[in-house]
Amino acid sequence: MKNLTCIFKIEMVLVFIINTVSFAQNPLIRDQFTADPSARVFGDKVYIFPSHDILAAEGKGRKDWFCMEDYHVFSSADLTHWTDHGMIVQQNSVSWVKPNSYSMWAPDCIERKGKYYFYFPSIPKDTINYKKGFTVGVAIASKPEGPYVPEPNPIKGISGIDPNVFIDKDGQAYLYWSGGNIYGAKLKENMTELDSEVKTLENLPAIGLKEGPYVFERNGIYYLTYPHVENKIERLEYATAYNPLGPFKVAGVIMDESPAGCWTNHHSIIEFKKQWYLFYHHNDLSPQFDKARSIRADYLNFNPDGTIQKVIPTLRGVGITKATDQIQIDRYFEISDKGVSISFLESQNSFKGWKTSFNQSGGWIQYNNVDFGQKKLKSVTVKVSSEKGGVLQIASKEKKQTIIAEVTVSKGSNWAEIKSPVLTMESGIQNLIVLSKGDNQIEIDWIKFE
Ligand code: FUB
Repeated sequence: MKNLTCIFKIEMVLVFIINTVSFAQNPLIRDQFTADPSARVFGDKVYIFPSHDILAAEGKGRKDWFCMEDYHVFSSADLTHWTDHGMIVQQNSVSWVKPNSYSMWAPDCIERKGKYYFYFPSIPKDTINYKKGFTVGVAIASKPEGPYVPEPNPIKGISGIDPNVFIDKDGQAYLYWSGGNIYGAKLKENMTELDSEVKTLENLPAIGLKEGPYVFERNGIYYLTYPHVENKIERLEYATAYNPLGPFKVAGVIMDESPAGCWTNHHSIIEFKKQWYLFYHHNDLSPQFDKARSIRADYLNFNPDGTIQKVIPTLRGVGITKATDQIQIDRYFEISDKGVSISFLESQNSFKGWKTSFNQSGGWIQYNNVDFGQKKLKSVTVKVSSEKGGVLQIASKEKKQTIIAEVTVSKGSNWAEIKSPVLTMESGIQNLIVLSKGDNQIEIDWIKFE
């Protein structure tokens, strides 16, 4: 009995370590770097299989380059709360991967007949049979969160990175990858071997790097989406076809280049509960180094003719925030031209998050999709810092800018939690505006209703 109690305790500790829940807008994951998000709907949840960027160090990876040694999987039922299920595959536990090569690049995962197939690229130790560079392997699990068992050898016939897997309506599976061009081939029923010649997908842009293919089907149209360097850095583009292997026709741009200059972008597109989403990455937590990236999500919409409307990246991202949770208004949907700025709470530790600084009367910030529920909320708490003090107004955008609360910030507030009464409150989902009524500097970490 004593032993069982001990085992139970150890398991509790493991569960605690493995399942970290984060509450997020953009970026979605705030306690580690993540990139190349492959999102999948399995059951009633969205799972994300991203790359896991780490910082290279002496004897650990190549300086100033991508450095990745393992993969984690994350899941969410509401696209707001994300659970980290922990590490699922590690470079040195895959027999074909060159030890300590730190090259576990962009992966993908799919379900077939109750099994989950996780495809990942890396550098093989056997460089005689596999040409110099990357190849692709697969690890198999019976649950999306693992445990995954890597196949002993990589998939024969692949030289390249960024595997993407797609199963058509007739049950035929396809694997796509990149390496200069974008390639595709049929997969056997076992999902671990190619079942056709490798086809170079035609009619894509001839100039500028193309990589990170992601294929999906909607209303009989096959969409091949991919990052492409049309100018100086990658942007997300797409081509369409009536067959999974083409011929494709270039159709447009899904997301423009990063305004902050993050060189790569890499994405996936899913439909979840009747809404389409684009998952992509940026370097929010590492603005000075774009090989330490962070995954994001935004809504994606189609035109009636099936073309994709361009996605404008937001910090607000997707999902609903409960009014009674900490609302991080620095993850805004819109912001006034003057009088407000966003910066890290601690410049040396970006993982601590951001703050909003108001410094001019009339400066405002808009945070969308806050759920006030049905029960009357009585007060709002604002975590705030201000040397000279001032007044903030919190209003609902929809209800003709109804003032929900006015918060008087006292002089010398140093990350104080100031509570003020709610004046008027409508139930349900609302978009909030926070506005400053004076020119003194006021910094906000979060606001929360009770
Ligand atoms: O994450 C490493 C590489 O950067 C990926 O494989 C590319 O798609 C790019 O995002």
